Amino acid sequence: MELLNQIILDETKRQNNGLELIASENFTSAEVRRLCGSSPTNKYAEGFPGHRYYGGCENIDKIEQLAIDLACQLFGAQFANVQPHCGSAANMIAYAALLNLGDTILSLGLDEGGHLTHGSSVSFSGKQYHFVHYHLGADGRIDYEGMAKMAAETKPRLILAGFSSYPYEIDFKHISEIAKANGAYFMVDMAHIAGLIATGYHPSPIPYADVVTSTTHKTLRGPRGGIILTNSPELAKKINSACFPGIQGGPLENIIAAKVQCFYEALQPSFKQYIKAVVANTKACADEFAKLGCAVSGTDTHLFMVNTKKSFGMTGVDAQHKVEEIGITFNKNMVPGDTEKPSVTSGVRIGMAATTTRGLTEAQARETAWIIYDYLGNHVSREVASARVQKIVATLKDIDKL
Ligand code: DSN
Repeated sequence: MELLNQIILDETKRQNNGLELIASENFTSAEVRRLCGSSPTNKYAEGFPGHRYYGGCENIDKIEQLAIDLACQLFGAQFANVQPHCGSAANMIAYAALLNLGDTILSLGLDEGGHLTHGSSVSFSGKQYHFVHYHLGADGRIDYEGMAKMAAETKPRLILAGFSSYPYEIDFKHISEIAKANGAYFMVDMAHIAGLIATGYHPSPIPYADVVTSTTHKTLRGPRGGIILTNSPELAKKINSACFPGIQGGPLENIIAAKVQCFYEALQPSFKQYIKAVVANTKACADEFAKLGCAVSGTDTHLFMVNTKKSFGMTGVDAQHKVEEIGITFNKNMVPGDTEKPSVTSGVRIGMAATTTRGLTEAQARETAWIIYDYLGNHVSREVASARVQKIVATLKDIDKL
């Protein structure tokens, strides 16, 4: 369809012509994109390899088993379910496998770095389970002591770690000890940092957590989708039946084929080099903001937070819209202690995974901070800032050639 093709071309052009700093996005390889559009999209395969409700699944079984085996190899887990359509579905399935409706979950709230599915009242999670939230300390890091106190007071059935906008390393061992001391399950949502965990740039939760959920499209750089990992045979069975027939229907086997390619790529030495560069670029960019006097978090990962109200006297949503004028995309995000609504926010989240895939250098990561600072601070015109963005973009790889 001509109209649709034109829109897709426009979107490809937008992605190629800008600096993509949304921390949850990335650019997939041509092979991942080819597999997303491959023939398994035509196939119904409710069930799991070897146990399907439809005939003709012999090739589908091989694809899904490959995905399971490579996911287990990549993360050092015993069991994997590769069917969740997205990260929210993975979390919904994991909760259903472990809990009864109304059970108490101890998690970090959306305003301090958690995700919608970590208990927000507008998400299924907040409607179906009883959430209590632990908090960050004054230094912006998880208050583990406070978490332990709250766990003893509230006796949650599950403690959840893993966040959407938390820039520091997470002490999974410590949290697992708090969970154990209180008879709670320990679940980790590693969606943001899966690529770092796969390559050893962040400690792995697998030895400590009962269940680990993830998406495959953030730092892991695969197709949009989810996975669930565990080392417990008993929980693996519960996860599978919570997935199908509990919550999902037919798995997206074309996307599962693309997950195979994603796991294969993440097992290559070049992926480790890529993640090393992501972490270095993120540190460089955050460091430059700090040198410029901005209210910026530190970072141990692929992302950091800038308090735009304190730095530029503008809300997160206004900062997001303003940088779009010069070809930069990042997203508004609540920052610790935020008094603005989630649709407004006092800050933004900046991530370097996507631009690093296109070859951004550390010097360019620093220049990116300068461009944002100069434009949000009204030190340069739109034309000047756009030209500086385009000077960087001209050196980056075309997204169709990755
Ligand atoms: N929406 C994703 C993010 O931006 O972090 C999480 O689902």
